[in-house]
Amino acid sequence: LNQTPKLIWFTGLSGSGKSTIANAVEAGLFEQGFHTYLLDGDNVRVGLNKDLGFTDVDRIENIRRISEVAKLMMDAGLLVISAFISPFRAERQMIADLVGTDNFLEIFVDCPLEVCELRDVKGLYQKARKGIIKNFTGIDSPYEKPENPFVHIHSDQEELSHSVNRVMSVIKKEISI
Ligand code: GGZ
Repeated sequence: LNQTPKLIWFTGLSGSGKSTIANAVEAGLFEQGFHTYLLDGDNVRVGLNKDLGFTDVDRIENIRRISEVAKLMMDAGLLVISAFISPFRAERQMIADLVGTDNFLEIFVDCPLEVCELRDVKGLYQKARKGIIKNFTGIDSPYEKPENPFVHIHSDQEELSHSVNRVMSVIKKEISI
């Protein structure tokens, strides 16, 4: 199966659903024969970036390293999928510049802060509100929304399967040679 290397970059708040959607998209594309690799907090922040926290400086370095790794993987011919908050517009632009604007497919998983906070799957928002966790995105650290994402998902309004199918079909049009 022929494919062109691309970077499918999910961005959104903690608890917005980006990891869930990214995982399903990756599994779906892999099943259809695409050579994929998923980068997310589970495989990056525990290893390569375990020295980094959540200050602005550390987040910027986190994203910088991830984008360099993604670029290497693209050189190897992979379709790279990533799921990080990546809160800063300037850094997302930097990734696009690094891998090539045409190869950078930004997916905005848009979910209101109130909804993420209400779900609070890991109890992190509550800890952030109490001040136990500092620099938490949406609470005391900013999230800059994408202005012109490749795909805009309203994860609080649409079914997971619908979001996954939408992303997959748009991407497949982009990557098939
Ligand atoms: C945001 C934090 C923080 C702070 C820990 N702010 O929902 P999660 O738990 O599993 O995903 C969040 C993850 C964010 O890491 P990223 O590498 O995606 O962030 S960034 O792109 O901004 O570098 C959350 C957890 O780490 N977490 N502390 N202070 N999220």
